[in-house]
Order: sequence, then C-alpha cells, then structure tokens
Amino acid sequence: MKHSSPLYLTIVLIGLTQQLFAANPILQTKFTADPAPLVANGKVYLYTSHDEDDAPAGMAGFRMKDWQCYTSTDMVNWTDHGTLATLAVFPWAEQTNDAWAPQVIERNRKFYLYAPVSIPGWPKNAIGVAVADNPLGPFKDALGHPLVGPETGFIDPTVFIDDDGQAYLFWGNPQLWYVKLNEDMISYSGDIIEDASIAKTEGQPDPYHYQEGPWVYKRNEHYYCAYATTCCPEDIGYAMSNSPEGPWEFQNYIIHPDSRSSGNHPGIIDYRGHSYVFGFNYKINFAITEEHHERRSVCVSQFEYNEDGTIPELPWWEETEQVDQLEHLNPFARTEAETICWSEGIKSDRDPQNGMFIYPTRNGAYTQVKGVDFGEEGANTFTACIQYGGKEIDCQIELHIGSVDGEIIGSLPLNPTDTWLNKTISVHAPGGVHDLFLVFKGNSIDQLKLDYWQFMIRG
Ligand code: FUB
Repeated sequence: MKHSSPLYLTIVLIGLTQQLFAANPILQTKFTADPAPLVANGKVYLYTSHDEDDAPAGMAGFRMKDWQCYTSTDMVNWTDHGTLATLAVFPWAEQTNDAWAPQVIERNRKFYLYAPVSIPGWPKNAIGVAVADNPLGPFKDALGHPLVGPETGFIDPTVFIDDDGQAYLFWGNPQLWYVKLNEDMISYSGDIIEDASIAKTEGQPDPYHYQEGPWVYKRNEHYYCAYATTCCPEDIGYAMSNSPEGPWEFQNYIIHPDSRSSGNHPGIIDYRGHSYVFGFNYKINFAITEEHHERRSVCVSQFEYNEDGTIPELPWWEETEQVDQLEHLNPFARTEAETICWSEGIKSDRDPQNGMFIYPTRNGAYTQVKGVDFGEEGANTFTACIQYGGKEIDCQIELHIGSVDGEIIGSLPLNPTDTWLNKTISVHAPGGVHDLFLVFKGNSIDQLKLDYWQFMIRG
C-alpha cells in the first residue's frame, strides 16, 4: 500500500456510509479545520488548517504543519488544490507544528495569508503574513518576522476591510485584540487594542461567551463578529456592532455548543445570493475511534439572515440539510478527479508533472460527483488520465449513476503503465442530471492515480 498510512487504512475499513454523512463534513480526503472562505474570481476559495492523520489521542494534541485550499462554484462539489503553504513559508517560526487557523483576503489584486504560528521560546504565539499574486499562491513571507506577537493568546487572525478602505486585523484567545492595518496590509499604525466590550474580567459574568476564532465582516449596515464560544465544547456565537471598533453586543449562538465537538471556528460568506456559515466537526474521527484526536472535518450550513440582520440559530452540522447545488457540473469539460462531493477510501496528492490527483486506498473506494448534467443526449465515451502501477489486470474504474451501487454506465479496465496516459472507453450515460460515482475495484487498486476525467459524445 504505497500511498496509505496504516491509520488511513483503519479509517477506510470502517466503511463510512454516505447516508451517515448526508450533509457534512464536506471534505473527507484529509482532516481539515478552521475554515476561512474567500469569494474571488467568481469562486469560493476555502482555506483550511490541516490535522495530520497521526495526531495523537487527547484533547488539544494538535499536529498541524500546513494550510490547504479547496474551491467550488456550486457549493457541493469541492476541488482539492492541496497544500497552499507550509510552515516553511515562515522560516522564523517553529517548523514542526502549530500551523493554526488562517485567513486569506484580497486587496488590489494581491492575496494576503494571515496565519498563527509558534515562535521558539516564551511567549510563543505570533501571527505571520505572506503575500501572493494568486489566491492559490505561491505565498511568500512578507516581513521575515511576525506581524504581531509573540504574545500569549495571539492566535486566530481575521482581517476585514471597511468601506472607507481601513483594514483591521482582529485575533485572540481568550481576549479579542485588534489593530488598524496600513494600506500595504503588512504593517499597522497605532496601538494594539484589547476590545473592551468582549473583554473578560476574572470573576465577572461573561455574556459574550467569546473564546477564540473571530470572523469579522460587514453586511448591509451591520458589523458582525462571529467566533468560537467558550470552551468546552466550543461552538459558534456572534455579536453585532455599528462599528468595527465596537462596542459589540452579543446576539446569540449561530450553532449551539454540542458535546460532539470540543472546538470550532466560524467562516461566514455570501455567495451567489446565498449565505453560508462554515465550521467543523469530529464526525470522521469518531467514526474511526471512540478516542478524541484533534482530527477535524470542515462543514457548511446555508442560512438566511433575519430581516433585522440577525442570524438564525442553526442545527448541529450533521443534522442540517446538504446545501443547495448552485449549478450543475458539466461532464463534457475536463473535470479534475479531486472535484468531489463525497468520498470514501480516497486520498489526494500532488504529482510534480500533473499536479493534484486522487488515489483509492482500497477495493471499493469511491468518489461521488453531485448533479452532473449529461444534457439531453447523454454521453457515449469516457476518458480518464491515469497512471496504474499494479501488476494485476483485474482492476477497473466503474462508473455508476444514482448511487454507489446504482446503474453501471461503463467500466474502465486498468493495464499497468508507469507514465500518465489518457484512456478512453465506450459508455452509455443517459441524458439528464445524475450523481456520478467513480468506484475503484480490484485488489491492486491502491496502485492507481487518477488525474482528471471527461465525457464526450462521438458520432
Ligand atoms: O486549529 C488550531 C486551533 O484550534 C485554532 O487556531 C483554534 O481556532 C481552534 O480551532
């Protein structure tokens, strides 16, 4: 099993069912947390932190070395772009762990990654900033040192640019701090301010339940500060204000604390006329083991603001409906194999030549691509870009529609090849909109890499 860790094999042998995870989590090929969505170039870029598969058992045993990025235009199929940046981007920071909750924002066609890291010594929490010309990077350290910190609790940055162009950096656990960023987005003016309204005072009531993970934004005339609420369990609460400088007034929980998740971290956006809140759960971890490991999975819920701008309280992630698909997927265009609504037994990686690809870790692994529109006529050929290093010739990619064991519309047999090649087969894909399942079969199927696929109609 050249691709897979023993831990992941345990995961896939559990045989997670699609029904179990009808709505959430939305990312399954890695453990991801701390979602930070950005709308840019007409897409949603979903930046996340990344929990390693081998994170130890126990609360707060984080093992985090890099940040990931996914994109979507339909909010249900997410394309995995792999590692966006590693701790090596900030060479002055601890290099073995603590790549915590990031956010990327855009200003003047440049993209700024703000990320909490650790500094050797004490206090250790600091926030770095890196810059790129493209939302997918490459990101380069802007300063050669932290933007703020080191100071205890300086974690979880969020950046907001007000209508007048003034940018603010907020962060912190268990207090909320902020500073005014200069237009260059990599320096600041004035003092670091501890927000007085949300501030906790020992022995005093804490009506805000603020813990960490702030997410500040403006919508219509209202300013919002959503955050992870008091530990533990943490969930998502929010406060509103007339100004980004406060005072903030606590409103409610968006998602009530739930013992199924010790932590959380909000990311909230509007996209194509809908509103979404992202967070995370531990559903996949707890499907594998009863033990708590810091192995989280990003989730999303759709909601509508109330008329007065307040946010309704939403059900727990697993109890919510899957968000609406905003457009159907066109199978006649090249589709990256790592574009997935749901998967089981699948991992992704990057090839130096072909970029991101997926690989099955076991016989029966599959991906589901939701809402694929085959048009009126359907399709009669299927091409996949593959590399297959297995010896056995009993392996194939089966194409099913409707469900993982639904109608088979074609089957692509695998022959050993040590180079990437396009292989085309005949299929009989009926017209209409269907969920497509790529099901990977055979004892050596873990030797397959799949880069992309495409259907066609040939006369
Ligand atoms: O992911 C590591 C830390 O856990 C984050 O920085 C916090 O927000 C919490 O999610």
